[in-house]
Amino acid sequence: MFKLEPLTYSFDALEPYIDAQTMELHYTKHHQGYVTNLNKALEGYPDLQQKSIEVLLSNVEKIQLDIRQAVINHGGGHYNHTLFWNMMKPQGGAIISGQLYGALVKRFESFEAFQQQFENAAKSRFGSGWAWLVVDQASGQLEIGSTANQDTPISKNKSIVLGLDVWEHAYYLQYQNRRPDYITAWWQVVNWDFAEEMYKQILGL
Ligand code: MN3
Repeated sequence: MFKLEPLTYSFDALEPYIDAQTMELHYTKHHQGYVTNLNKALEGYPDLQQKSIEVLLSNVEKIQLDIRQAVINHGGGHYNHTLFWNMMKPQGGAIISGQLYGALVKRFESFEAFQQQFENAAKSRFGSGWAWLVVDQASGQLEIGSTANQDTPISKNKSIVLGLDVWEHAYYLQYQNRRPDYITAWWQVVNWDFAEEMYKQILGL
């Protein structure tokens, strides 16, 4: 059975950038819903219940067709949100240094150019989905992209460094239709230490 991992900060810890009510609903209702529905979908599939969420989502094409979309939706929702909570922290957002910072400047020419491209991916995702900073597993290159719904980059041979939830449930209570304001504010709570760890793991450092 998959479980909702505890949040490492309180619901109001990301204020004023993300409000407590949004955090509480997002975590206790939306994320919990993905976990519950993933477990339901896997009832009667003990072989799949044994696997990690990463293994399931990295091999979605091998999952039986009758539950594949449920695993993509709810398994993706569980995995993406588990990362998302860790990608944020109170008093986050400080200017980064380290391996990832150096790699971003090298790849995108400046940190500001990286931010601009990432924001564009987040703003232009039509409907519900996510913006991502990933490493392509074939080329080893950092890339910016976005996915619809709860589709996760690890199903497309891309390893996740950082991601931003741009579903309306992530911002509508506080920002209403102003998705760009939410995106801009989000930089203030980014946990760059976690992103750095993700990046180092990918590179095997
Ligand atoms: Mn969400």
